[in-house]
Amino acid sequence: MPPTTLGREHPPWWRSAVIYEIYVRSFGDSNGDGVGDLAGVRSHLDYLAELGVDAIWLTPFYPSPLADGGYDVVDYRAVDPVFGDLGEAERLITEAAARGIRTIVDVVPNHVSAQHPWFREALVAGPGSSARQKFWFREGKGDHNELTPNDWTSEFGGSAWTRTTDTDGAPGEWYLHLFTPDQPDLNWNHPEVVAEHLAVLRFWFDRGAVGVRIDSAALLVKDPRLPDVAASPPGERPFVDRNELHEVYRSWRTVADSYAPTAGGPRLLIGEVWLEDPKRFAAYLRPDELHTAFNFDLMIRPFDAKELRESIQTTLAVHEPVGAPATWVLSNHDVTRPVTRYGRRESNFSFPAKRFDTPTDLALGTARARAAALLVAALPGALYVFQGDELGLPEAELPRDAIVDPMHARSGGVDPGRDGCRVPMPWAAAGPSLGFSGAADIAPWLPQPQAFAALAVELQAGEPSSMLTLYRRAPCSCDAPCLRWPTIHWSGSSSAKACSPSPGAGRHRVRTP
Ligand code: TEU
Repeated sequence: MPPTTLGREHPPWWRSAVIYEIYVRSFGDSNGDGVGDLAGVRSHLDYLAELGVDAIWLTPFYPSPLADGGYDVVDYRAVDPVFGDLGEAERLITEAAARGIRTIVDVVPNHVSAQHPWFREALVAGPGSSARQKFWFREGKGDHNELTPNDWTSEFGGSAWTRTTDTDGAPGEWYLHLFTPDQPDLNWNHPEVVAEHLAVLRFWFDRGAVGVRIDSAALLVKDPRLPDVAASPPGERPFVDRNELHEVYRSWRTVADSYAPTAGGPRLLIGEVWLEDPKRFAAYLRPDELHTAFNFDLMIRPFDAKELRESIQTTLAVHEPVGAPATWVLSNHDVTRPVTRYGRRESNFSFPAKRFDTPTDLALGTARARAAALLVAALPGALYVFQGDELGLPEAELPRDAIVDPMHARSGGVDPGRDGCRVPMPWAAAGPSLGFSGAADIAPWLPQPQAFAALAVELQAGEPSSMLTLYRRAPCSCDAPCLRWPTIHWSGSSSAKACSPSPGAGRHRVRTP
């Protein structure tokens, strides 16, 4: 059921959209089990409409053992009972669309869950079987195959290889996993892997999703020789940003474009592309590939005018030749919250720099986060807002025994991991879950720090100087010749009523690059 009233704006909404990331597990819990769910998202749609977002991006809600927060998927065509069911997903998409909010779903093509039927079949079928060809199974090195097939390391620490056990109990082949051992990497040279993902795109587009966020989008294709990591020229590194990837996304674009004539507008491909070279990054945004990709460069910079200016200029310059809009991202479910990051001496972001007990000046961080929010809202292109940043939530310092993110354990307990930004939303200033689980007397799946109570939605909503009010009033867009600073319209003021044409019609942004 594609939305019928959306997609008629010109220029296209997505080039200047505000897209709100919902970490489904932590947004709203409708059934009082302490875990967020799709019905919980649906119950807060009015909040999102009032915030003025054009679209929501839902993190994975598919059946999963949740070894990596749902980025370990067992079945892309279903919903994990913890989060609801397919009917609930369809209701959410429809009801969001009725408020002018489009829905983007997450796809995770680099790997599947170790519980996925393909991988279970591969383990049983054994070495040399066609079932194993869908993954990267290899003999080990050494006299007894006891050494890993190569020197690749997992993104979360440790080796990227795990050894299997044969049915007779003897040690067997090794398999590749760029993330946890619960997430075996797929072999993108296999035709069934390619075909399956095209079908998954259609499955969600047919249900009204207007786009997909593509997880780890630069990692899918591997050099089949699986060489050790060594200096290789761009495009020929063994598992990042390989030239062959562009062909994959061209085929995805063909599927997305086949939906273009519908009233919902184009189906969007949004890449999670972590690449240092901005030109290599922009190559994914050529007109027959992805529509947009997350630009993380600004996010990893320190809070410094020269650094930010340089990042913005480079970003705009590399997007211009490919004709794609820039995107602006201050955070997401993988990184330290801006309020905390900007309150630290090293105000840039890097995974290795995250540590327990890092001194943090939250007042400074909050002031800087307010400025950064307005800065990105004023830039041309699309803006991504991670849930809770509009409340100014700090990174939660969780007790070690509460942390479930595999990054923590795989770092030997050194890295706090990413749960600190994934703590459930405080909707109310009191109650066992601060309104996250409604009236249910249950603790949420991650503990909320005391400080979250004072940042609850219900307190901030009526407070003129709150972070929420700042986000609600951030620069709006309109079809009129609204020239931004200093003649900007504010969506919370009466002038906004004159300029804001309809809910969700590109509220914040004026210029498109
Ligand atoms: O993250 C991809 C990812 O690899 C980065 O977050 C990574 O840590 C970065 O490349 C550091 O260089 C995505 C999801 O956003 C994340 O939550 C998942 O855990 C991961 O993929 C695996 O699916």
